[in-house]
This record gives sequence, structure tokens and C-alpha cells, in this order.
Amino acid sequence: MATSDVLDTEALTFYREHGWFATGTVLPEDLLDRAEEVVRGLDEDRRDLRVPQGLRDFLAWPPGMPRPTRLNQYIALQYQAISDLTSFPALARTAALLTGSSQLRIFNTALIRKRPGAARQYARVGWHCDRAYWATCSSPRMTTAWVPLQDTTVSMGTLAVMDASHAWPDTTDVRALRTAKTFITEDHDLLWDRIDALRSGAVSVDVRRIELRRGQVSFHHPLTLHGSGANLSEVSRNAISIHYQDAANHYVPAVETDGTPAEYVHDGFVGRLPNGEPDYADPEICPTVWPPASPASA
Ligand SMILES: O=C(O)CCC(=O)C(=O)O
Repeated sequence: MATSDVLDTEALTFYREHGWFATGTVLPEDLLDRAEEVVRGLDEDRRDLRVPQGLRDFLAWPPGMPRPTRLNQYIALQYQAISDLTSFPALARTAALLTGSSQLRIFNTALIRKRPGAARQYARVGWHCDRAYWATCSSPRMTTAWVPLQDTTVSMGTLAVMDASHAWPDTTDVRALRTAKTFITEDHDLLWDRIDALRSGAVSVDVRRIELRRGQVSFHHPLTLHGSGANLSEVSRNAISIHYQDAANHYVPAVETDGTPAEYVHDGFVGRLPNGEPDYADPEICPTVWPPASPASA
């Protein structure tokens, strides 16, 4: 077997078992440099791509926002450098491998910027599963790539995953955690207590904080609980999350746990299918990234 096949098999086995996977260095410096330049200029509110009409209001991002953690969604639709990064074939190739998909589209891309500051509210990202936000998605085979723009250590609040939590049994308590939208939460202690209590049901609660060098990327399964701590360093911790959907993914009507209709952020501005439902294959909002447009770049 060729070395690349062995590496692929190891990656897939690890992802299936643990619900996450960290790559070696896969991103070139220049792509990261250009992305960092965008982030440095973000407060100037200047975008170099033509932002789709429906996104405009949603994207308003007033400078001076006091929160230490800032989430800027659909970032790849606004800046060419970020689009180049999020459509980089080596990332999509790995996502395709891990999800067993022959075709992948972007579902969303988000910049998560954590300024230094431990004490303030919103300094941390709460434990959550991405699937909680994807109730209207038909596919269980989506995945997220987490792309830090700089070396990212534990003290900077790197991504933490709950090892193998994607494979936890589907009990009432586990399902409640999996469906809770707790990326932003007021009470991290309470959330932790709910997770910790699962130990009495023989669930293994095993936190892994994934330190990554610049150019490395981690992937996590939609049912893997993850979150991140405060940034205790002196520099900003900037990372881009790329949420991938496989070709079969489509809108399905769903309800939230409180009985209200579920809705994804872009349901209001993606194109419509003939039956009037949101089109998750809208090429403008959800472009295809695998296979790459130019096979030579794969
Ligand atoms: O950047 C973070 O701390 C959180 C990222 C996250 O929740 C995700 O990539 O799904």
C-alpha cells in the first residue's frame, strides 16, 4: 500500500474511533498570511467580495463590539483570501475522506476571534455539538474543519473536544446535551456538571485540548462535544471553522426541542427549491469544494 493510503486509513480509523482528527501541516504559509491580513483589517468593515444581497444585514459587524469572543459567519463569502483558504483542496480532500463523501459543499464558514481576556463573559465557547445547529440538515455525514491562523496552545483557548463523545449512547441526558445550542452559554459550570454527571452512567468523559501549529487543522464529527477556554495569552486567537456538507445533504423541516420550527441561519437567503424549501446546494452560498474545480490542484 502507498504511504498516502496508509495515512488515509490511519486518519479515518482515528476519526471514526475518536470523533476528531488533527492533521499534520497541510496549509501553506502564504494562505495563512493572507487570511491574517484580512483579520487585521476586519474592523474597517471593508469586504473585497460581492456579498450576496440577503447576507448584508446579517453580516453587519459593528467595530467596538465589547465581547472578547467574536463570531463572524459566512466569512469566506466576504474575502477572497478566506475563500481561497476554505476551498483549499487538501482540506476538502480530508473532509471527503473522513465523511466518506465523493462530493462536498461548504455549508458555512466562520471566523472565531478570541481577544485576550479571561474574566469577561463570552471569553469561552460552551460545550456543544455542531449537529444541534443543523436540525434542518438531512445528512449525518457533515464535518467541521477548525483552522487556527497561528500556533494555538491550551493557554490561548485552543479547541477542546470530548474524546469519542460522538459515540456516546443516545440516552435522554446525552441527547439533551447533543441538541442544546450552547456555543454561547451564560453558565459554563452548569453545563460542565451535566456532562460530568454522565460518568455515573459509565460514559467516559475525556477532554482533549488540541494544540496545533500554524498550518495544522483539526476535524470534528457533528456529534462530538467541543468548546474552548479563555485566551490567557497576550495575542488574539483567530480560527476559521469550515462546516462541510456532503452532496446528499438537503433541507428537512424540523422542530427545536421547545417545539418551535428549526431554522438555519441561511434558510432565509439561499435559493429556493421548486417545492419552496431552502436550497442547501445554492452555488453562491454553498459552493462545491470537492472535487476541486481544477483537478490539478487536488
Ligand atoms: O473556535 C472555537 O473555539 C469553537 C469552534 C467551534 O465551535 C467549531 O468549529 O465548531
